[in-house]
Amino acid sequence: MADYVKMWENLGMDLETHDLLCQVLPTAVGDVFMTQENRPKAMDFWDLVISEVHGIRPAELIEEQKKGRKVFGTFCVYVPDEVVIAANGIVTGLCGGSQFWVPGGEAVLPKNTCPLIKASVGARLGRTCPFFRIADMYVGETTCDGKKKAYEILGKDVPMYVMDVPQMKREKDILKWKEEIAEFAKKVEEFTGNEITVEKLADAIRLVNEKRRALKRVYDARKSENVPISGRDALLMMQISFFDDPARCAQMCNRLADELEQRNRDGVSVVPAGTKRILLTGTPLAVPNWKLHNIIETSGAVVVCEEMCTGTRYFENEVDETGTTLDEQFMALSRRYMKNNCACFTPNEGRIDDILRLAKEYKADGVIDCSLKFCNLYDIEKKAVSEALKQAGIPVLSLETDYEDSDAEQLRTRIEAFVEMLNN
Ligand code: BJ8
Repeated sequence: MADYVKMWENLGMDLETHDLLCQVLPTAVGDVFMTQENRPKAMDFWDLVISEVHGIRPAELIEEQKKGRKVFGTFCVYVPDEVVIAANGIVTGLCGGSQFWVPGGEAVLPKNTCPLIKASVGARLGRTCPFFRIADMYVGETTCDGKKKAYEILGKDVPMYVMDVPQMKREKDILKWKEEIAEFAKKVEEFTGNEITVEKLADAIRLVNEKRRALKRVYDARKSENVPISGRDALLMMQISFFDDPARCAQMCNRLADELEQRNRDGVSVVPAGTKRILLTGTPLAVPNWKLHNIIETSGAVVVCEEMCTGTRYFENEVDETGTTLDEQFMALSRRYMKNNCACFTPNEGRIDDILRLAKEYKADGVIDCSLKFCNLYDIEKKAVSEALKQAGIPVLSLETDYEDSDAEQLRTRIEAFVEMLNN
């Protein structure tokens, strides 16, 4: 690993504690990814990125900041990257996916808060994640109650802007979200000192659409009877896409898609024929949360699709590129982002339609619906999801977990039993 100690020191990080994190990550990467056979060659890019996850991209971001660019840290797929990019800003995802950060979050939040929130707050306050140190501004959103309250805490430590996400999807809500995007654009202009013009926003819309199309190509390759890539590798690619430069992300994903499409033509599969195909749905899996994929794929099944924000919700639906005024473009952004089906909306039947559609498209033998502990929204939706799947004749397993390893064996027992049932 290159020497990034000086950079981390300059970022005001707690080097001693950060060292402990750096010690556990390589083992986790080795156990989850390097034990797999016949991985696509193009995964070498993501292997490199994850091996220096706190080095390569943070160093790039700092270089861009030196040129006067601002970095915006986000926590949710409702925040429109296009607006930031149009003002020559950079977006980086910030959701925490490691148990390492949870105790730091629990110092200021109730224990019965979802681990994603606790880890995000712990990563910031514990000063052990360079991305949380680098971001010039955090952009939150009013999705779930836990996040809303966490933003108040983070806002004391770093400039914070919160977007008010509607809770319903009527036409007036779509209009309201358009207004919210327009106001965010003003804030971004003010913060970066750069004007957002129709041309710049059009370029940004095209760029992010291109990234979406590239991610979709990788996912489309997973629809094949053949399984050209493991769920673990696809998840890693997806997780890193929240941090990477969008043009490079598109380029690397297209390179991977080329290889997967060739594998499908050649009949190259990463699992034996007949391995049961799982569609995973639920709360997002922030890096380095690979727990569930790892358990499923070492229990005789393979994950072929994630109906999650770290999955199809991130790239499905493109933004209409034909807008000729900022107003039309903001409306196009609103329409696209409001098609996303998060459990924070009511009603949220769209998510069930998506799960049923995706299960068919990806030829899933079964669905695992898993939410993070203390996420009421997704937990409550489990009943409706499971009823709809049962009605459609698709086997479903509902689970709940957190970032700790203590329930891993219990999860494995339930997942193995589910896979055995699918095999019979
Ligand atoms: S669009 S899923 S990224 S809000 S898991 S923090 S909901 S208590 S992450 Fe999310 Fe946006 Fe929705 Fe996606 Fe709260 Fe639930 Fe935790 Fe969650």
